[in-house]
Amino acid sequence: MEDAGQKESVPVPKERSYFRDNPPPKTLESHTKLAKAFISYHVRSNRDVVMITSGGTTVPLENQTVRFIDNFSAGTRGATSAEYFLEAGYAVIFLHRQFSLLPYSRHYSHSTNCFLDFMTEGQNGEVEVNPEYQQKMLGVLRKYNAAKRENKLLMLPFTTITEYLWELREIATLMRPLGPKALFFLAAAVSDFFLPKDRISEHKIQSSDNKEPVTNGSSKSETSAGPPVGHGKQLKIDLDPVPKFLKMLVDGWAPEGMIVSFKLETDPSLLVFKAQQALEKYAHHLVIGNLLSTRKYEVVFVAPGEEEHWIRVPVHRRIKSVTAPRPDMKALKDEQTTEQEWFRG
Ligand code: PAZ
Repeated sequence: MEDAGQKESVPVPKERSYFRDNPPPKTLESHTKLAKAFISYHVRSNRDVVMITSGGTTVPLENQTVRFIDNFSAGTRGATSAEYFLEAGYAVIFLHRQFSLLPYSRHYSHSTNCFLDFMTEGQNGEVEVNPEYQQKMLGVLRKYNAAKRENKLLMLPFTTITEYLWELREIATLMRPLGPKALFFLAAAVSDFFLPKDRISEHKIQSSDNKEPVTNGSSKSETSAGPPVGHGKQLKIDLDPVPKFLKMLVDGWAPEGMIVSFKLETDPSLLVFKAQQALEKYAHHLVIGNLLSTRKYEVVFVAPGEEEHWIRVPVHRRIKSVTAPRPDMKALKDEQTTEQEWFRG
C-alpha cells in the first residue's frame, strides 16, 4: 500500500503497478525453473528459441472463480506454428491457455471426432490405430517423440490474464542471454480489460440482493469501489485497461529479441490500420493481421517501411466454413491440408 500520509506519493507507471497489485501465480516458480533450464540448454547449443503464446486469456470476475470473461482462441494458430518452428530447427517455449490445442496432439483432439474414432479393436482384443490413420499418426508420433527426446519443446500453461503477463515477463527476461536468437511469436488472444485485485469479489457474485450480505471479514464485497453486486438480473462490471505489455516487452524485457505480434479484428476496414498502428506504437518487427471469419485462409503481414503483404490459401483449397462444426473426418483432413499450404505459402 502507498503511504500517502507520510511522504509525497510518486506515481507508479501502470505497467509496474500491475505486477505490484496483482500477485504472481503459484506456478510461476516451478515454470521459471523449467524455463531457466530449457533456455540455458539451448543457449549452450547456440540454438534459436521461440516463445509462442497461444490460446485466450481469461478475466476472472470472482477470486474463487465461477465466472470469467474469455477471449476467443482455440490455440490452432499457436499449436500449428509450434510444429513448423520445430521443423525449422527452433526450440519452442509454448506458453498456452490450459486445455487449448497443443502441438502434435492437436491432430487428435478438439475435433468433432473423438480420439477414439481413430482407434479400432484388433483381432485379439487389443486397441489399435485404425489402418486408415496409421501412416499419418506415425508421422506425428515420430515428430512429437523427437521434440521430447531432443528437449526442444517446453509447454507451460496459463489461464488468466495475470498469469499470462507474469509468465511472459519472467520467461522473456530469462531469454535475454539469447540476444537476437530469441523470437517472440505472440498468437495468444490477450484480454484488453481486467478486473483489478482490489475490486474483485472473493465469492460468487449473487444474482439477487441478499437481505443481509454475508461477509467473513476478508471479503471485500462491501467496499464503495467494490465488486459488481447483483441487482435483480443486471450486472455492471467496471473493468480497467490492461497495461500495454507489448511496450514493456519491446523496451524492457526483450530488447534484442525479434517480436511478432498478431492482430485479430472483425471489421475488414480496420485490420491493416490497426496493425500499422500497433507497429508504430510498439516499434517491434512484424504484425500479422487476421479477421475472425477468414483467419484460417488469409493473413496480412505488416512490417515497418514495407507494403502490407497478404498470404492466402487458394480458393479451391479453402474449407467451406471455419465456424460451423466439422461434420466428418473428411473436413478434418481438408483443414490439415489447408494449413500446410498456408505455411508453405
Ligand atoms: O487460436 P486460433 O487459431 O483459434 O485463433 C488465432 C488468433 C485469431 C487468436 C490469432 O491468430 C490472433 O489473431 N491472435 C491475436 C489476437 C488479438 O488481437 O489479441
